[in-house]
Amino acid sequence: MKQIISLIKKSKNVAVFGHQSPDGDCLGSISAISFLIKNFGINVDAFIDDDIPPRLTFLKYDNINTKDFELKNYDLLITVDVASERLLGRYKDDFLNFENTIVIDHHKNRNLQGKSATYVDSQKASCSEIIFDLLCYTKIDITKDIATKLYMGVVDDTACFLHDNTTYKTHIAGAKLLEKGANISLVNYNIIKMIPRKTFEIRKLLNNQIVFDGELTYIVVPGKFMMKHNFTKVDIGDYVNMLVNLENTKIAFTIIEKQKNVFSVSLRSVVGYDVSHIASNFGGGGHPQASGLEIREDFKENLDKLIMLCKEEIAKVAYV
Ligand SMILES: [Mn+2]
Repeated sequence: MKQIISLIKKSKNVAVFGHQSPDGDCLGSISAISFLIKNFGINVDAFIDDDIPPRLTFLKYDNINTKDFELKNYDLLITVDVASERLLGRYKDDFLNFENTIVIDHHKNRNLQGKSATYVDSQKASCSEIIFDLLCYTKIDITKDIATKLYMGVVDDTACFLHDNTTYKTHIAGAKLLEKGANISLVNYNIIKMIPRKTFEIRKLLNNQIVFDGELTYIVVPGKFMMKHNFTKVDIGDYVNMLVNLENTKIAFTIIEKQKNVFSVSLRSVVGYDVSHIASNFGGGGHPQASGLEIREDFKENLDKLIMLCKEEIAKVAYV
């Protein structure tokens, strides 16, 4: 932490990066580290090669943009919550080629390193907890807005302390953020409780397309289907979490055709089954219970391979 702070203080213009398909943890981490950097009187901009999903727009993020990034404007690049270089999207090459980079993350299976510093704590349920530690370390005064955003990060990555990545330290971080004035009703309502009407209508359509294959449950959503019913990948990002909770399901995945012949796969498993190594098999990554990957070619072959790997994992004796 000392090294990260000193690297930040030595710089004049910092660019912070989050991952594609940004979640609450990504936005919470970006907002809080940007707040810290700004507080040192250093210029900071943040970049995500994706849109902010509507479900997260109940908060305002002033410094996050998707506009063209000019490498020459910055002397330090930092990623937060990014497990895989692929998730940097169009910023990937610039980040990998730059000399002064810091990586801060909490994923177990990951393939991104910082050249100046890499801070990975896979015991943390969210990256927001790491950034919160960093803020506490500098003894900076945390605003209610930043406490709320960090709390959102914790809540989104743990499904409000429900997932098995939750530890007593997660609860302590949550309690401290509450003490700092985090608006927990606002976060809990928007992240956990509220179901957008559109999401509800789309779920009704998708429910008829689910494939039940033993203890594997999945769905393939073609681009044409989404176009016909007027929805996009962003509208159904959460659907896989419902699939994995269907009775007798051990592993679930959704395959969404996000562009023509580009398929985004989200994998989930119940405790005892690990989908992260299945994702790494395809160049993806994530956590044992939640991982992601992309299929860009040979769709049929890769789908068969994915189904086979999931069934192999299900056939193993559960590890708990
Ligand atoms: Mn995260």
